[in-house]
Amino acid sequence: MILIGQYDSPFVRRVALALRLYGLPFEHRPWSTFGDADKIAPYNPLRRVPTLLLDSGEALIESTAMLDYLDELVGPDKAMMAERGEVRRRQLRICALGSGLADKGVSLIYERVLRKDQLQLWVERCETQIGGVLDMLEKERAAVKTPYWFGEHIGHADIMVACALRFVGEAHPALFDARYPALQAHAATCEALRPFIEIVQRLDPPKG
Ligand SMILES: N[C@@H](CCC(=O)N[C@@H](CS)C(=O)NCC(=O)O)C(=O)O
Repeated sequence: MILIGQYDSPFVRRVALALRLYGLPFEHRPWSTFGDADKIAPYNPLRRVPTLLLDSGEALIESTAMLDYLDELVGPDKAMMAERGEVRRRQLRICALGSGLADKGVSLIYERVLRKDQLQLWVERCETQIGGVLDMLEKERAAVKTPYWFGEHIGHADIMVACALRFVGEAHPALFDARYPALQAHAATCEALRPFIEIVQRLDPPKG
């Protein structure tokens, strides 16, 4: 498998971390969405990352679809998400809040660096959405007493939230701060794991 995209993307990072935690070998092409868009386009006309090339030549688009494929590959006993039922729905909800948080963090950075005159309406909307998700996740994480969100073992929800927190913390430090101690602790637990230490890249936003 070949994973396209840089690790400063929370979505690329979540897929790379799942590959590493599953012990699945992969090659990495750290192509930039802007600088290397022409290289990405033949595999993904959206010119977005992550893009995951399978050994069959098929290209997967959307990190959730990639994790779905990887879960199938490793089987339900090893998969970092329940196969079905109520627990799966709760896990998907935390993943969606985490990926939505990352989405809004990405939108806001594009607005800040790519536009000469920022649209205040959009900036405020993104900031409100980011704050709302952080408040909700903080409350819910504080109520969880296990090391990870759904028990003793790390799962996709933990990874997505940790990747989103790192991104938002680097891109918008004023938005993720000491108001969120449970999320800070969650991030610290995950970031202390070897795969997180090895698979990381400081944010390098596109230049306007
Ligand atoms: N929902 C997508 C989000 C991917 C995404 O937002 N990628 C960003 C980089 S962090 C990107 O490719 N941006 C360039 C663009 O959207 O044109 C996923 O989960 O894979």
